[in-house]
Amino acid sequence: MNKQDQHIVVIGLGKTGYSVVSFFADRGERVNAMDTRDQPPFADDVRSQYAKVELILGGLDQEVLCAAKRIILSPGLPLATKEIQAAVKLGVPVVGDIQVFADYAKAPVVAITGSNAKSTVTTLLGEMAKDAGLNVAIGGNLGTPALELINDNVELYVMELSSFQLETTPQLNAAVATVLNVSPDHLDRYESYDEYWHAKHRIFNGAKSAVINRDDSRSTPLQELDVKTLSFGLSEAQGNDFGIVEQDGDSYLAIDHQALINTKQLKIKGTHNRSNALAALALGSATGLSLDSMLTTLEDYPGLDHRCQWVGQHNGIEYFNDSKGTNVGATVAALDGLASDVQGSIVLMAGGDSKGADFTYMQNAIKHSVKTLIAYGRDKELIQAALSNDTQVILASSFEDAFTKATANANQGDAVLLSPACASFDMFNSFEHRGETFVNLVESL
Ligand code: UMA
Ligand code: ADP
Repeated sequence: MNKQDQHIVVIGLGKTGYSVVSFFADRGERVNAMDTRDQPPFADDVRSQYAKVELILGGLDQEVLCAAKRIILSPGLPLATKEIQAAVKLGVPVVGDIQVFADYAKAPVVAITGSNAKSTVTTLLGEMAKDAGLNVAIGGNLGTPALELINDNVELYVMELSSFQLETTPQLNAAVATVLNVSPDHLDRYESYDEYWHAKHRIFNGAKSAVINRDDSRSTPLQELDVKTLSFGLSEAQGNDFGIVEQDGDSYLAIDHQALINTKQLKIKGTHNRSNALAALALGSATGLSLDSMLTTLEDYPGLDHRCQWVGQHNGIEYFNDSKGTNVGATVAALDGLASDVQGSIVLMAGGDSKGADFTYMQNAIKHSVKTLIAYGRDKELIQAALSNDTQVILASSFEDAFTKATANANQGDAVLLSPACASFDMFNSFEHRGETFVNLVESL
């Protein structure tokens, strides 16, 4: 086939795929789009907006893939998929939307990945850049597909990236890159924990500077980078690095040994959020934002819904919605982060789709702060098997039943925490849907 007859093939017609189709079709490229689903979310939009784009639905057509000029793969499908690998073997280039974004973005990119805290840190840093007067574009895994952000007027891109997106991004060339933390997740997609961890580290490919978490050795680049590096962590720091100093019984976020802001002034609570605030300060500092301006933004930052969000109090019991706690590392951080703020003990609601997780990872945190664990959803028995030696585990027949049992098992001074350690898709449309259901149940008490 002649080069000019070849098509760019977009795989996946979710948000990402639609942004890729639009991006290339608007630039006059010949585009085909494919999805394994019969009715992917954006098929009708493509039909109405880009009638020339041929749609191949209900499966991947290996012949079309093998004849493609280039394949742009959505994050929801693994690169290891058989039909895609057949095209790779024939030398067809396969990348994701983030690589296309990196090739076209003219302004510096701050790239943020990690098993947890990505959205919190990305949003906070985005606010800091906005308040500092920059025309900033914020998105990626956070929600707005990267290619929808491309604009010549943008002065800074702040991008949340997932391991799925980084799998298909060989050369990001970020101005600043970070892996905030690594703990097991998505083990239903990866052969091993190491493969997942290493996928995240592609974020450093071509980076001009790096930000490292001193408290998590998996955050340090796997290969030595000859670039400017800043660090953050919950210990006292030196030089230009960010940390914590203790003064007169209070903890302060600090640069070097210099106190910057009392942690009591932060609206985002828990030790994990101190780490998140320090990460944003380090990333902002590597980007050239002024400290004074960043501290003003930080003081006002309320945090995001569904992340250890205080929902209300009833009969002396506090209710927290951490529906975004979708893996074991997140739930451990939520428990450790909240434990010191809760007078009594924590009654934990956890369950859903485990994504292949090993719940024994949570044993220490559970032993330390959870008096009762209410397990619900598809993988509740896995939770029970892993943790019933560490706390009382009660099985619930539905989410509502789990909530009723959690309330019944909490006393005055205790907290009920929804932090599922699992994805929501066995029972809900999204983590937001799960969190809103919890909030409604609290409000109906
Ligand atoms: N799918 C198929 N067949 C296909 C293509 C996709 O069955 O041919 C399925 C996937 O397995 C997945 C679903 O469709 O279950 C969505 O996949 P997608 O690639 O179409 O996803 P998008 O709608 O484009 O959304 C993606 C990210 N989703 C995933 O990586 C699964 C969104 O992150 C992201 O906000 C969006 O791009 C914009 O960049 C969501 C997410 O869950 C929030 N991310 C994971 C996480 O945070 O843990 C990584
Ligand atoms: P992500 O976008 O990576 O999922 P979020 O900022 O949405 O990250 O936070 C998701 C969950 O991760 C929170 O609900 C909380 O349970 C947990 N979390 C927040 N900060 C941290 C941290 N620094 N380390 C580990 N877990 C965290």
